Amino acid sequence: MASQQASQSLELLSQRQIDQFHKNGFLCIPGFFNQEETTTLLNRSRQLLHDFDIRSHPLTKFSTGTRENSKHVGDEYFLNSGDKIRFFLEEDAVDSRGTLILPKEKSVNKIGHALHVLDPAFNAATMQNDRIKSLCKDLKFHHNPSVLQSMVICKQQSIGGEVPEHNDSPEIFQYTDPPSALGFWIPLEECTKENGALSFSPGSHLNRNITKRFVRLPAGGTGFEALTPSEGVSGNAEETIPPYELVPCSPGDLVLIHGSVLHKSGRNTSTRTRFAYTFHMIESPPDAVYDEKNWLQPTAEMPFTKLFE
Ligand SMILES: O=C(O)CCC(=O)C(=O)O
Repeated sequence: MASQQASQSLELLSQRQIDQFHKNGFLCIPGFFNQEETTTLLNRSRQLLHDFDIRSHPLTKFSTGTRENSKHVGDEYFLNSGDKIRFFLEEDAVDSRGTLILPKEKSVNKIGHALHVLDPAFNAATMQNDRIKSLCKDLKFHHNPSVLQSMVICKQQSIGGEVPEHNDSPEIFQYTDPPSALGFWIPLEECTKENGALSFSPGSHLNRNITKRFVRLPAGGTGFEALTPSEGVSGNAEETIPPYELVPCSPGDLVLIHGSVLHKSGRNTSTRTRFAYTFHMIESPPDAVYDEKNWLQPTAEMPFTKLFE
């Protein structure tokens, strides 16, 4: 009876979907955004790419530091982008002499990181979206969620770089104590194996040993810092990573991503782009402590943006 009452009070998710999310660490909700909403976000993304001025751009590439002799992106343009809308290029968009090879619209890897505040279309889809609010109430992942950052990931045709295996909470950027990151990932175009759909290691959020985290380095830039066992998120000593599952999806679907689940996406080898809009929520202070070493720090102009205020 109690669980029946709990289910009846759910607005958007079923209890089965909630259980699936907790079991696998991710959940795909088909058609969460309708066609008009999805097209609006896609068109707005293309408009932003058309409008930005490449002549004053520092040609900052989004690098995950996995290629030989490459470092994770960490220049001023990146580090101070938390309260702005900035454009990061694909690694293969610039040649060894620092010249852009392709038109700027086909060169951008991602747009970030304050679309959810500064851009009216993305703000409407995120902060002003009653369905997102209802979903958060159903999921109860956070007590008082803040949207920390937002991005359009363009995954350009032919040169769209791979995103290697990672989780969002400790290894990437959004470390809170206790860990609380939750990703919302919305394909704006069809996502297939060929153009770099996401894949997940289902259940990996439950038993992962965390050994390193991504930080702002004291000497400048960004990099990984080893965690001592007492700082690490608990997991099994003998770690086994469950096999990856590809999650193809369609424009307007919503993929929820637990902050500790392992996921990745392949290079776009197709002739079609794979635009996706994504934003991440954390538990707001004081219910979780936001770590001062995280690369993205709230600013006076843009403090934590709480979903329910
Ligand atoms: O869009 C992608 O290819 C990767 C997205 C991702 O890994 C993330 O949002 O955490």
